[in-house]
Amino acid sequence: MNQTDDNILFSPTRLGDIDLGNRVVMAPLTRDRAIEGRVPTPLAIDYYRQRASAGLIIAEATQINPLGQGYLDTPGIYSEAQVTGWKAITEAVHAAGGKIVLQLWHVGRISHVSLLPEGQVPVAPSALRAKAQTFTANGMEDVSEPRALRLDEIPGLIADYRIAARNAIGAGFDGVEVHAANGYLIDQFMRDGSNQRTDEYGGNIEARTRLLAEVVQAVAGEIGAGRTGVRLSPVTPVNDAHDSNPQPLFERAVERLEAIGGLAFVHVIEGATGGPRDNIAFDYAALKAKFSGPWIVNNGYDKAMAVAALEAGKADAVAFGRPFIANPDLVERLRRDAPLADFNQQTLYGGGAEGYIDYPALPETANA
Ligand code: 8OZ
Repeated sequence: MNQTDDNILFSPTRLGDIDLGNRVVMAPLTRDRAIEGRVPTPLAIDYYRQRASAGLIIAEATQINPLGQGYLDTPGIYSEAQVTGWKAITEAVHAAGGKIVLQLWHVGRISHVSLLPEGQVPVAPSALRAKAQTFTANGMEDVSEPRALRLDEIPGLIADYRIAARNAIGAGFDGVEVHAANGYLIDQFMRDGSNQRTDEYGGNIEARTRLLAEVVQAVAGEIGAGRTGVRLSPVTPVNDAHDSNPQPLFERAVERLEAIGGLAFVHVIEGATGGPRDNIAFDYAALKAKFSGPWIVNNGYDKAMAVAALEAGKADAVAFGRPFIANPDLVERLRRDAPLADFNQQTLYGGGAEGYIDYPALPETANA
């Protein structure tokens, strides 16, 4: 084993109140295995424990309330059973020496009526159906037509984020990441492609970034800014996300996060989520310049890119998503420059142990 390793990727850092042993972050990964009551599957105890050598695990996107769900069998953090389920996971990760935060999620219009409480439709900034599909009991289906949230529903929505954050801390998480990326509810409010509101939550950039600022402020007020991170994806096209002018929009969004003060981190998906990094030109340095706290980058990084970003001061940590699926010991593999295993697409979403907790770590001595 490497006793001394002066590679910056494996050096400790601190994100707000959270100490990390290295700068390899496990990005949140939806796996659709919360079959019973939207409680994380007991298999997730092993799954996350196996990956506890990450400097930080950002656990999979988890709905803050029943209307926040948009895919089959994703977990929640609004019921007592869910909190209990998550507690076993955070205890296992902590016992293995890891750190873990929970990603707080509301999908907004990226949902289907079959996933929602009887008779309800998805909620969104405006009643605009996304050109997108979601994973339901019947496989991939077009998302349902949403209704616009009423102004008087927004305080309750923010309260649900606050309660979810409190529940996450109660479940033993080290903090939370507010999911404001990938075309879900908060992102829908930010972008003019999905927000046509005429009240104080729609219109100019100030109005469109209001929900983000209010949610993050509420969460930070509840659990502490140093335990609160945020994920953004300024130019991703996934889930029909689009905006006429993302640069000033996201610069203002980050300014507002800076104004909250002391947030644990901002986590930015560069380019198209899970796809090309250069789909739309965007000045990430200008975005980072708006924030004085820790900065996590993500999307398509390998070891060399990660080290280069850290050394250049473009990031404080690097999140890896897909590589963690089939490489539970990703940190050790990166350390040894060992080959990475590919995951099986057939077992990515749904199912049980197969393709979930059966990807092996390298033998201790291989390639050492
Ligand atoms: C893949 C499948 C379902 C959801 C995201 C939470 O893109 C997701 C997600 C990814 O942020």
